[in-house]
Amino acid sequence: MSIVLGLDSSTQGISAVILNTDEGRIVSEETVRFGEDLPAFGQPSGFIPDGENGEVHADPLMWVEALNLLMERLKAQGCDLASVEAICGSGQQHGSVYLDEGFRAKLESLQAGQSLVAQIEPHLTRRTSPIWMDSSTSEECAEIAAAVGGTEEVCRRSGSIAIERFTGPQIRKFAKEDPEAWGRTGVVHLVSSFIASVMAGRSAGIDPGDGAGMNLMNLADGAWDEGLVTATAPGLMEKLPPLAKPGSVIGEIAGFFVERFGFSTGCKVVTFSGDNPCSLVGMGASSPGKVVVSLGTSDTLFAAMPEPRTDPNGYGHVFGNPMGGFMSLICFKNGSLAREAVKEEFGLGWDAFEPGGLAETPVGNEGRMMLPFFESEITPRVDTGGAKYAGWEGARDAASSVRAVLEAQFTNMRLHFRWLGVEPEIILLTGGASQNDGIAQIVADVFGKPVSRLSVTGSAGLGAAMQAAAACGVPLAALEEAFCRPEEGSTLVPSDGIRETYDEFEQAFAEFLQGAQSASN
Ligand code: XUL
Repeated sequence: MSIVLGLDSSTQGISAVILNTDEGRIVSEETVRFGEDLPAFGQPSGFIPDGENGEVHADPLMWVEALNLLMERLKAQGCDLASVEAICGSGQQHGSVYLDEGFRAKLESLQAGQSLVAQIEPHLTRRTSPIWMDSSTSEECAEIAAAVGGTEEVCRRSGSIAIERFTGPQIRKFAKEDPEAWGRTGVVHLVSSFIASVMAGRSAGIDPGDGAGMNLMNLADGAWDEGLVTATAPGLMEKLPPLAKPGSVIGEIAGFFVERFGFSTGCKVVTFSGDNPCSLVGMGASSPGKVVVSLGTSDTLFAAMPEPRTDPNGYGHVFGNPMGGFMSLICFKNGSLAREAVKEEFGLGWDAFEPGGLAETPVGNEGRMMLPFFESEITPRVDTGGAKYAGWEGARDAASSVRAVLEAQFTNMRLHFRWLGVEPEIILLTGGASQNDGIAQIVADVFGKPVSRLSVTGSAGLGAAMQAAAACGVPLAALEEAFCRPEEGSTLVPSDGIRETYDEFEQAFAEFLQGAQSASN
């Protein structure tokens, strides 16, 4: 029997999912929410409120306290933690934890009779951790880029241009602002490798999935990039954990968890990864051929890639794939934001986005087009000062505006995912709006690929648990069959006779977009 535990240390809380892989079912789930469950930390949304100049930090001790509480709750639920064979975890990407030289020794001698927080606290050299929402490091991004020969060079090496929230620029800011504390820092962990270290009772390595979100790892050779590391902060190479093989076993669980919560001594702790790489696994999309489109406040597109290609425009990111190879992550900021803006403008319900509503207008919208960037967009990086329209004679009506926002969003996605060099067999659609058949049909039609719906909640924790199971020898195919099956009857195929219309539409849209980009630069 294989019982495995997946952890997900995310922005707002930490959760656990326990799988029985023989029976193909989830045995237990539990979540600790930082705001609700740990109000004493004063971080209702998982970070310290009112950060200035774009700073968004969280308290790493809150994560530790939450981990302890999560285990207490699993035990109180009556979970048989002694039967857990392996543990893996996911962490919000890019966040960093700064610890002194003594941290390693402390991990190896954690006392079950003392609180975890009290034992770890003295080893923090930076009291707070910058997280992925932080945008305070534009200066450091520019400095790192200049030192290695430009931001395209940072992208060529690391898979992303220098980005404010990425760990390297964050490390540089700390080293500049507090050189004394930087000097005392012995190791910089990511959220994922920090929690893994606590669980394993030894300083863990960083996997290439999460490591690629630092602007420090060379994608092509999977090692820390000497030029980027040197450009980031003095002495950084010695303070970085080693890069670990994805899925490798760090060691057995720390005695602390055995004594306190009843885990077995032989329980393996498997190298943790970032939440996006773990979600790729949890969606059943870690083998090339499936592209996941998640429709949320922002829309994201991610897919496994066999080759370490980078986005020539520098909009998308490339991370390691925990199951081997690479993955892309492309974020489209104007997701449901834009769909809702059109809905509100005409006082519509979501039924206007269903097939019945969309039937009022033809595929391609007779050339009526929209640039759906109500707010400044990331992919492509453009600020059009609100949505832009073309092709309407006279006033815009509701039905053609609904079609316009959807055709524009998915055509924009199709234009900006080509650099991946992946020809998807299927698109897995997830997130709130994915249940809408009209929206899903336009995705199928624009991409010319079948679309299946996946209603996976907690895909990052599930993906982590699947990695733990894979490390115990359970085949990935069996795990995907049991835990990541698309919803029954949810597949839509592309409509007949529309390919030419959408190919022409794409060309016209690209020209419209290019004009707006030149105007905004
Ligand atoms: C990815 C990113 C976010 C965080 C959220 O680059 O910043 O998706 O990983 O936890």
